[in-house]
Amino acid sequence: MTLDTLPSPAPSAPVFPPGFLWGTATAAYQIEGAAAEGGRTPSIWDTFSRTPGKVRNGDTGDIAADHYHRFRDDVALMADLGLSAYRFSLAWPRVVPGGSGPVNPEGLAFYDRLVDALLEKDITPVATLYHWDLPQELEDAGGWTERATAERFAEYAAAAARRLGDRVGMWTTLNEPWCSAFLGYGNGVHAPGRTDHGDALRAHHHLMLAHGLGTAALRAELPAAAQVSLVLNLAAVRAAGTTPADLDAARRIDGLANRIFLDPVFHGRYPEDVLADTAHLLDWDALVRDGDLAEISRPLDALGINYYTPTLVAAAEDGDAVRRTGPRGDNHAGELTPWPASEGVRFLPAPGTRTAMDWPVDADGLYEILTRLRDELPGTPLVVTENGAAYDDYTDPSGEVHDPERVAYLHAHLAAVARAAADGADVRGYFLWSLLDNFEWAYGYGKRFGIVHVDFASQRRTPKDSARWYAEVIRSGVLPED
Ligand code: GCO
Repeated sequence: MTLDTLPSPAPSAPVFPPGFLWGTATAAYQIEGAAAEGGRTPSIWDTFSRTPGKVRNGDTGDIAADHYHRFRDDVALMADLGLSAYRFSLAWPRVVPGGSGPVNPEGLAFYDRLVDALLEKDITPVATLYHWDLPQELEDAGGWTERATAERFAEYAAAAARRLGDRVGMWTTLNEPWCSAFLGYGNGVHAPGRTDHGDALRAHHHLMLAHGLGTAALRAELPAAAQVSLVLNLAAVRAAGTTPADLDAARRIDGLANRIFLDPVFHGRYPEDVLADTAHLLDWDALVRDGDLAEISRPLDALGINYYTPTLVAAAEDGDAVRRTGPRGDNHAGELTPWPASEGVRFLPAPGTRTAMDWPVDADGLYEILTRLRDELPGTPLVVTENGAAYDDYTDPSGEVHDPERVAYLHAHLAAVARAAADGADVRGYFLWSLLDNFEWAYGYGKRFGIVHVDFASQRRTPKDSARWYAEVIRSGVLPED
């Protein structure tokens, strides 16, 4: 299939390859609820959200969007939108309560029902194994700073594949290991809330190892045609200035956001500059054992990219009470940064309008990442596995939600995807974040990313204008004029 076999649309209308996957993405802890039902045991997010001050308003995922009970209605919503795929995550503590030992048949049965409901509607299920809800017992035993957690993950992956592998053909091991490691163990704004940059890097390596061992476990259980991938929130890092110090700040953050993942997974090595930058924080030689990088660099069938906003950096100026992190770090001047060894870096607010997360809107960053991967990873299919925006949606008296800003955001970013595809990036699909308003981690329910509004008191679902807009793009296969 090549782009020149596409129908001849209006010259200005961006187009997408035939067979392009049109989906939405969600995650177990953010939408399922039923936190203590069906044999599920607590995850680090159950613990973290119950810790005073960690999540706004003291919100938890106990009920969330009640997807555990309402999944059939939600699948019907997806079918109404014309989705061809749905990216969801399995809750590890539902499938393997306590994180190790016997599999929970009732937990797997929920995913059986969900997958069968999707297939009945001709919606391709895309399963993520780890979207941050580590079973608490494994954190009590050291969590991702312990190597054994990677081994438990591989056992969980095998159990899930044994049960669902006959119907689920697209799997992702981890979602955004950068967040798990650096927000979870670096500056603690995510569960488990630990704040040690050496631990964050140890967690990083064990997450990478979990990805490799998990990939092997999936391959051992799945049919040969099954696809295994990893999802990364790669950053479009830009230097705000041209001094050597500004350019080095961009190099440093590009290393910690991008190359510390891409190099081990696709090249079987850690980037030398990152090892040098962080050598004072941990003993890499003690951490990385013989054979680890061979495990981590097992071949993949695709790479998932989550993109929201660019990252603008410059050299820190002495005495600056500077914004100590990028927009995804969710913290501000003077607070602890998630970025190890970033003392010399200042994060700047990139230009552009802002979403409700205070994230600058700049779709060129997505184009930059897709075309960078086109050049650096030729032959690796790419999937935009998350893209979307939170806005302070208003439900009008007639119960409708008009969200023109979100439509504009989606239009700009889908145009960037089409442009990258037209320029040779092998983009196979787009998963909009998110189907439903949901639990936005440390922000609780205060940030609405859904194209379907959720009234959390009544659990009523209301498709927003952006849902109808997205459905029309899927139906026609082209982007309407601006
Ligand atoms: C992420 C996670 C999602 C978030 C979404 C908005 O990318 O951080 O995968 O769970 O909710 O990205 O922040």
